[in-house]
Amino acid sequence: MSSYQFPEGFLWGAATASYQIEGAAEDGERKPSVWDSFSATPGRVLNGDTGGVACDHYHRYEEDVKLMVQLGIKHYRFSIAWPRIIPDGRGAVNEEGVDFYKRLVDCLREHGITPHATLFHWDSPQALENLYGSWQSREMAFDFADYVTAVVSRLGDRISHWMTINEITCFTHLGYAVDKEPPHAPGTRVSSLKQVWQTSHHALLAHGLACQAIRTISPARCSVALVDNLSVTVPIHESPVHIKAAKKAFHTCGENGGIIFPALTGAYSPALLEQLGVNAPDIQEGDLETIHQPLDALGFNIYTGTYVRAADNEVGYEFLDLPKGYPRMHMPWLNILPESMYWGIRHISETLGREDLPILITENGCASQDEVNVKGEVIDTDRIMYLRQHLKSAHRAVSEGYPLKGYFVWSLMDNFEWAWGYDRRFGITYIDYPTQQRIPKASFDWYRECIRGNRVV
Ligand code: GCO
Repeated sequence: MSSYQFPEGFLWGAATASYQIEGAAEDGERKPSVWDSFSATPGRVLNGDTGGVACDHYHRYEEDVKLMVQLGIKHYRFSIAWPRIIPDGRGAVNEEGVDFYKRLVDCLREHGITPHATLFHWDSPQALENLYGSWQSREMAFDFADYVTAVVSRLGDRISHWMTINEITCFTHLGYAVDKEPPHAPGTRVSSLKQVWQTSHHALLAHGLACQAIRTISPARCSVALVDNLSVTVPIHESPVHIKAAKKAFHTCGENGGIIFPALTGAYSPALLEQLGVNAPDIQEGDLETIHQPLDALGFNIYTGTYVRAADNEVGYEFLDLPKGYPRMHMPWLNILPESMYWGIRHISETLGREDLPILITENGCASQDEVNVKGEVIDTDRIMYLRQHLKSAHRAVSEGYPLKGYFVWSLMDNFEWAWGYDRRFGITYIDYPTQQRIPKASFDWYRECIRGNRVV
């Protein structure tokens, strides 16, 4: 394909998440999530920001759908808030909460936009943290499956693209080993690494049970995906010896060996289990079969990567620290490494052996120090540079035959960036929070042109 042209039918979208944009934290009978409690805890979130109002999307969703029409996307990824649907975490369903998502989804479909619903994007009910410590307990997996059943039975006539869980590592390993930066909710320190790995095991179980619930309950044929931010190892250069090293290192990079491996292959990586030893999670009979559900796609969130080279040591590879001046976007971890897009897609096919599995980029984007100029514009050429390089890397994967089927930019609009609050802007639309005015940035116009031409411009 010439001039970075994508194939006919390539999906172009944008992504958001409930706690990051909805606001209306107490509207419609919603009860607190762990993120309401976490952000209300002094010192946990920069500037004491909370998702109480956010982008007020709960009330402004029609305006935001019009923004999506202006952008030209035909696909929109959002998340459904468990505390709106079952405010106590288990038990009674709150139909008023369901009705918000019915309004949103009907508005999307009226405007020719396909909804892609993430069922869990970190805002779990505080009630379950109080009851049994959320993901520390195996019960969370079963309560999650009940919540998914409640959602799909009420919205399955309107939504046929489901994503079970977003980025397991972020609400388990970041949420329970609170020595990690930035801290994530619930911010509970557990007493052993084994217990941390047990939380992600319970989340995997929740994913598997949710897949089964969706397929049982959905009134129509639907697609089911997991969304993961697998840690991508990138060869320092593409010679066979370094490629081999990058593939071997993939098993023990981040939490890959204990999250994407069981989800996509049905087994924890042996290399990780060897590393963990007594800290490996307890795995009950049948767990891995429940976890390893057939999927229609993998949602792949990609922002950066880790360089690896071959090494004459016990494991045959080494992770490389970045030089002091390595270029990054406006987050300490957002090192600019566009090859991570290509190598992440390639690892899914080759290192995980899932060349059969369609891939959607469900998040890719960056924070920039966006400013509104005297003309009222945000000329974020740095974000355009970042996105353009990553889309070119995605195009390389497609041109080499890897099964990449679509791309959702993170994010449609600036939003609550977790422990960084509103200080970090990831949107292609600028949000002026005091007035809630939406200002499409230069990257919005650039992305619209990519979508219009189905290519990287
Ligand atoms: C994630 C989350 C998003 C973040 C985005 C920027 O992938 O971490 O899904 O909610 O806001 O990635 O950090």
